[in-house]
Amino acid sequence: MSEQSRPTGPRQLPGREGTPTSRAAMAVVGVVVVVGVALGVLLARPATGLAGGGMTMTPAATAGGGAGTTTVTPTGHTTEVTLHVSGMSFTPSTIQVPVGDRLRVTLVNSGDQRHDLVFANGATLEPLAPGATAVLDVGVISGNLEGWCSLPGHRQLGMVVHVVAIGAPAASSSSGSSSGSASGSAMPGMGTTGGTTAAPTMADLQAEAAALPAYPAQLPPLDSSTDHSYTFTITQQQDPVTAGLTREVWTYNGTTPGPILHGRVGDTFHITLVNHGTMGHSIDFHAGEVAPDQPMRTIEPGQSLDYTFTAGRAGIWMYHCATMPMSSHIANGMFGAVVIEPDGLEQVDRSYVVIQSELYLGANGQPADATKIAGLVPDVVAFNGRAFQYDAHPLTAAVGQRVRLWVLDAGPNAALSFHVVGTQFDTVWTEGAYRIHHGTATDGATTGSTGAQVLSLLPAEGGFVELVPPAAGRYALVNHEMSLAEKGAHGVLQVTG
Ligand SMILES: [Cu+2]
Repeated sequence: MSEQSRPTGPRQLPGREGTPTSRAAMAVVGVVVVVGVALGVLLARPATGLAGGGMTMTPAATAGGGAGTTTVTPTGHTTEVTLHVSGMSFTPSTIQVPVGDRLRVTLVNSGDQRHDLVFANGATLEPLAPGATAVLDVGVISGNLEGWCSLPGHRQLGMVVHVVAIGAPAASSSSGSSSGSASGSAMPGMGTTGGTTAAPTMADLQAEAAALPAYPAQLPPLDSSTDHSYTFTITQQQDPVTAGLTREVWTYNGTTPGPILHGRVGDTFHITLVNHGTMGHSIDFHAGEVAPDQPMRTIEPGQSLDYTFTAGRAGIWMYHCATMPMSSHIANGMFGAVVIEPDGLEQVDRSYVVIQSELYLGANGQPADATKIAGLVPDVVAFNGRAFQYDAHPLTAAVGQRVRLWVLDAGPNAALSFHVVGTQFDTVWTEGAYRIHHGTATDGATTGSTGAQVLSLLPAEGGFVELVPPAAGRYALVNHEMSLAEKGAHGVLQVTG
C-alpha cells in the first residue's frame, strides 16, 4: 500500500512521526477505537441487548460551568459523592451540592468499557478502565454545573451528570433551576424545555419497559370463520414512558398498537367504532377497499359508526386514525395492523408481529408535541408501542424452529430497516409479493442459496420475514437505522437449545 493510497489516520493520534508502517498501524488502531466505541453500544453486549445508556438530555437546570466563574464564599466543607456507571449513564445523574462547598467525586467505572468525566469548569478525570475507581476534585461549587463523559458519543447517549448548586444566587443558576425546581426539572429523564419534554435516557426507558408487561407480539391464531366482528373503542388515557414521565395516548381498545386482526383473503370484517375520547377521531383500514367518505369520517365523542370491509388481498395492512392532523393521531397511538395471510401460507413454529412507531414527547401527561412531529426527529421509537420492551420481555423460539416476523412501519414519519442480528432471512415477503422464498429469488436467478439482511419499510409498508436461528442465543431485533434503535426500536429474540 503506497503512502498516497493509505487512508489518513485520525490527526489527533498521539505519537511522533514514524515509519509508514507504524503510522499505518496507528491509523488502524484509531479506526478500531472509533469503530469499537460506535459498535460497543449495540454489539458488544449481545447478552444484554442494548445495554443501558441513554440519549441526550438537556434539562433547563443545566446551566453549565458555574464553579469558579462566580464569586462565592467557600464554606470550607467538602461534599463527597460516588458516581457509578450503569450502561451509558452515570448514577446518580444529579448531584446536589450546597453552594460554596468543594465537590469531590469518586467515579467507580462499573460499566464494561472506558469512561472519563469532565466538568464544564475544566475539572477532568482521565479515562478509567472498567472496574477502576478514581477521585476527582471538582473545585468549589458556585453555581449549577454539568459534567459528562467525553469519549466519542457517550455524552450524546446520556452520560451526563448535573450538579445542582443549592442556595446559589439566581444569577448563577439558569431560569429553570430557581428555588424548588432542582428536584423537578432536573429529574433524570424528565428535563423540560419550553413546555415540552427532552428525550428520556435509554436507561430510564429500559427500566420502565422492564417494569411493565409487554404488548403481546404473538400473531393471534386464525379461526375457521370468514366473518369477523369487533368493537373498537377509542380512549384517551395516560401511558408511562419512564418512571417520572407519562404521556397521553389515544387508543383503540386501550392499547397502542390497537388490536391485531388476523384473517384470510376474502374474509369480511365488521368494525363498530365507538368514540369514548374527548375529541373527534376516526379509522382507516388499509386492508379493504371502500369509499372513504362515510366509514372513515370523524366522529365526535359519544358517537359510533360501522365500518365493513372485505380483505381482498394479502398483507400486513395498517389501520390508523384518519382525523387531522393524522401525524399527531398516529403519533399518539392510534394505529394497528390487520394480517391477511397469502393463500397457501405454510405453517411455521413461531409467528410474531412487530409494529414500529415514533414518540414525540410533549409536556408530562400531555399528548405528542406537534412541532416535534413536524420536525421528523422522534424522542423515542418503539416496537409495538413501547421502547425496548422486548429486551426486557424477549420473543422466544428454539434452535431450528422457523420464525416468521410480520413487520409493519406505522410511522408516522420514520423508516424501518428491520434486521435480526446474527441471522439472515431466507424468506422475504413485502407489499404483495415474495422477494425470496426459502432461499430462492422470485426472479429465478438464484435457487436455494439467496437471502436478505433487512426488510426495508417506509411508513405504512409491511411484510414478513422468516429465519431459522442456528444456535441458542439472544438475537437482537433492530431498526438498522441505528439512531432509531438507540431510541428504542430494539428488542430480543431469545433462542433456546
Ligand atoms: Cu384520532
